[in-house]
Amino acid sequence: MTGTARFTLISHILCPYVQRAVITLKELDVPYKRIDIDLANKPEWFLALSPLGKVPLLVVDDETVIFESEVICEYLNEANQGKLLAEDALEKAEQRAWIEFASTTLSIIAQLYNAADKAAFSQLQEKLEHLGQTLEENLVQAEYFSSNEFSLVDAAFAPAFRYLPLFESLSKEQFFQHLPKLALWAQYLLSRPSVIEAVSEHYQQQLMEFLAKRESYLGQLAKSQLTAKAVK
Ligand SMILES: N[C@@H](CCC(=O)N[C@@H](CS)C(=O)NCC(=O)O)C(=O)O
Repeated sequence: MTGTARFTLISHILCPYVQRAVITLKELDVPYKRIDIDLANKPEWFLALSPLGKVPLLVVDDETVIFESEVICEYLNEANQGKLLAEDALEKAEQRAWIEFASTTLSIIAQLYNAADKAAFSQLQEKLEHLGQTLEENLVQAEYFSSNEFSLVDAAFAPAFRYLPLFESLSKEQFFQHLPKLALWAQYLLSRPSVIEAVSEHYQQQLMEFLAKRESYLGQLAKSQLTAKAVK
C-alpha cells in the first residue's frame, strides 16, 4: 500500500501524459501535490530530476523519482490494490497494448497540431481517422474501453479526446463523429469526474493560447480566433 507515502507530481498544465497520472491518482483516491513547470523554460531542479527532461515525474517520499506516465499509473494502481488493470496476464497484456496504441494516437495528435499547412493537416487527420476506425472495430458497446469498468486504458485515451472539440471548432472538420461506439466512449470519458478534474477550468483557453504560439495550420487558426476576440 502507498497509504503513508507522499506523492508529488511534477506536471505541465496541458500535458496529456500528466493527465493520465492525475486521472489515475483521482480514480484511486490517492492524495498528492502537483507542481506545474514551464516546459519552455525548464527549472534546473527539474532537469536534475528528470532523466529525459520530460513530465510527468512522480516523486515518492521526496526521494524516489518515477518517470514515464504508464509506469507511474501502473505503479500507483498496483501499490494501492487498484482494479484499473486486469489480473489475468493475457488480459493485462492486451490492455497494455491498447495503452501503447493510445500513445501512438497522442503522438499523431501532436504532429497534427504542428502540421505546417492544410495539406499536411489533412494527411494527419486521415491517419487519425484510420486509428479511430481500428479502435471502433475493437470497442465493445460499453461505457468504457472493454467494459463498464474504468481502466488504465481509459485513462490513457481520455486526454487524447480532450483535444478534439477545439480542433473541430478551429478547423471546421469533424473527428470520429461517424464512429458511433468511439463517439459515445469519448463522451463517457470526457464526463468522468477524474478526467474533468485532471486539467484546470481554463484548459480550453490555455490550449488555444498554446496552439496560437505555433507556426502551424491550427496555430494560425487559433491566432486568428484570438485576435478576432480581442478586437470585439
Ligand atoms: N513517454 C512519456 C512522454 C512524456 C512527454 O512527452 N511529455 C512532454 C510534455 S506533454 C514533455 O515533457 N516534453 C518536454 C520535452 O520534450 O522537452 C510519458 O508517457 O510520460
